[in-house]
Amino acid sequence: MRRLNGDSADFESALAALEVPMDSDDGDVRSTVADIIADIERRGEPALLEYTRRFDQLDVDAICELEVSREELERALSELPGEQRDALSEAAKRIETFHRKQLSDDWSYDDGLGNRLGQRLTPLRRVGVYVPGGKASYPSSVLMNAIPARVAGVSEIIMVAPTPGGYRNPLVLAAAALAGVHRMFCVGGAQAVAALALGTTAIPRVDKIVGPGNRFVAEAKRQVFGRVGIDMIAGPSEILIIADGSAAPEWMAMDLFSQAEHDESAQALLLCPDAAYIEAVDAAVERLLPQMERSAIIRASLDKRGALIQTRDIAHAAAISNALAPEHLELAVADPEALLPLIDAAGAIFMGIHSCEALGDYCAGPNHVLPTSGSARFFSPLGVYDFQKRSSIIHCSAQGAVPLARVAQVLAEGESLTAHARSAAMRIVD
Ligand code: HSO
Ligand code: ZN
Repeated sequence: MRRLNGDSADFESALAALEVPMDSDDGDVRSTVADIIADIERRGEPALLEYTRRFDQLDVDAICELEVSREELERALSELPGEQRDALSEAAKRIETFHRKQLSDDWSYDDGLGNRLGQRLTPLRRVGVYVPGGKASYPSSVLMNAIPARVAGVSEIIMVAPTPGGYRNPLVLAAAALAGVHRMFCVGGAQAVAALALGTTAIPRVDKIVGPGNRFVAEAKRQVFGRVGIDMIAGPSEILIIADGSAAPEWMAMDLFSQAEHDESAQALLLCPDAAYIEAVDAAVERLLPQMERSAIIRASLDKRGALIQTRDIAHAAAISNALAPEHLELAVADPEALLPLIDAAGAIFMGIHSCEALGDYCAGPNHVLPTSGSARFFSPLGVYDFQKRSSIIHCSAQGAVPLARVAQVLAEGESLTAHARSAAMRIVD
């Protein structure tokens, strides 16, 4: 693998060369998606049917024929091989347990003048979950997107997934049943995002759209943002490992592969102060790579964006990691608790050599929808809070309103807003 030295003069530029821009600045994608959204807005369902015919080779007369009934979802779950059903159920249970901890309470306080101020949380009413088709169609992502919505109390979770040629992935259907998806439609692409954002005869308009997708889906989410909420625009997956040599080099190699196998643009980095250990990880990478089913994707990802980086010490590794703000950060060190205080930006932090990222991807409990491309500097993992909105509560009493009205009146007059001033002044009563 590529070797870099964190102390070399050209380190910053070498690292920058491994970045991918967050925004696909592709004018073609942008205008194609804008046309599709405008067409769905103008013609509604006939347009959606046409795109589904063209892109998914599915010819039906009405979108309601593409709705998967609740019975079909439940049947997919009950017909799953026992081992898969048990694993999916266990994962769903653990994801739910974790996300229940994120539920927070309304609060309020008395200001001592007789007024009560507070904050109230309410769930979003209706949410759309986009599930990609093809090789990036992950049942685990169905759980990760829909379970927090259900825990938040969303009344209607609508899932959309393209089913080219009519093939319905039973694991995806089963995951939808387990996660509590209320309705599912077999549509995909920018047209499905537009349908969710705008509503059509059969597909109800949602308040927020979450879930991963290809360039067209990501661009469509970007374009409908504002009319509806969106979660985040996910870039290629990333893993950054800070290692002190505590783990077998093979473990490190396989952890790097586990992200690299997602995508040729995925990024896998390992930072370590020990040159001999870096050597051993590199040898393990070369030894194990030919055995991997997705070796071509892994190789491409490692060549394009991967690196083994020698650092001065572990604190230096932490500083580099903070600058990158990786999606997944493994602290593969003997004392991860001692290292944790040095970390200030990462989507998910895996503590110690037994906490490999794959466990977090499927079943540890925390969400695997995480900020990428350095956006962990300001974004958080997908969570229950993404499916709730806050309202402020202002409850003034007759006598409590008086001192506030005096303040408001002065400020309103300063802004020359007479109606504000008079509205406040009317509350100044003995
Ligand atoms: N690691 C991916 C999520 C995933 N992994 C789904 C396996 N299945 C998010 O970065
Ligand atoms: Zn993964």
